[in-house]
Amino acid sequence: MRAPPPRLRIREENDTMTESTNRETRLRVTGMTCMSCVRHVDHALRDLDGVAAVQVRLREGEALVEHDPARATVDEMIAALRDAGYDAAAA
Ligand SMILES: [Cu+2]
Repeated sequence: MRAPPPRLRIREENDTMTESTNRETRLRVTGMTCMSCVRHVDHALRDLDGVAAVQVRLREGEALVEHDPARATVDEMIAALRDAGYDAAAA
């Protein structure tokens, strides 16, 4: 058996570290009616420090957010959505 190349191993360790600190949260978002709403919701969440990825589902009325809970809390995400004009709650 051969050991993996050192560079690959370092990258894997970094990826693991990132994954262990981030969490995925599902938010129920009410008030979205079109793709423009989806963009507003997407931007409101992405603008938060600590949010790594956002996936907004218009039909389901929800947003999946990958975030570092120490830097972007669920309450902060909900507040950001309310500021943008959409009601939100943890799903
Ligand atoms: Cu809209």
